[in-house]
Amino acid sequence: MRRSSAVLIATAAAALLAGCSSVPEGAVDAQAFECPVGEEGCDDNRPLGPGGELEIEMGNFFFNVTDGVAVTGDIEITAVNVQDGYHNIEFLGAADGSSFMGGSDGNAVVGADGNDVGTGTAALFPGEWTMICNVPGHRAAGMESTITVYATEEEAQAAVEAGETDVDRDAEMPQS
Ligand SMILES: [Cu+2]
Repeated sequence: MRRSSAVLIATAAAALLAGCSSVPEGAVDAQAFECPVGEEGCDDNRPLGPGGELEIEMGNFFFNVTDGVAVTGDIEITAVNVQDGYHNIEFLGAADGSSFMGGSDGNAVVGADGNDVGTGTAALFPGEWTMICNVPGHRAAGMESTITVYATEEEAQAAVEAGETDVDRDAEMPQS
């Protein structure tokens, strides 16, 4: 009796772990996500966390993170378009990145016309994510980069103090 209960519990635990763990498709190096049992958001495997803010400059044909740090959860993206043509930001494989929908943008989370600023929200798990501009030809021309989403605020703060965030990492990219 005692033995079979233990087996049952082990089986249930394994099923729970299997159901709650996943590395999102398209993530470069995302950590497996294990949602707290019974926690809101567990069912749809959504990133839980405080989130954060990123400001990203974009133009022909580059991205550069100019401010902010991202912790897993809802991340508010401010996209500053410094050139004349339209650009947008899509995170490949994001679990939920469709707060911005318009025209042929598909899964872009934010878009901005030339010399304009757009805002959007991406829900991302911890890890490194590929971001692209999905306007045809722009990714191939150079609008592909990565951002890091930290698992905790402590981890993010440590990266800030060490000067190891994504801010200005690509500042040397051509801007004309
Ligand atoms: Cu573009």
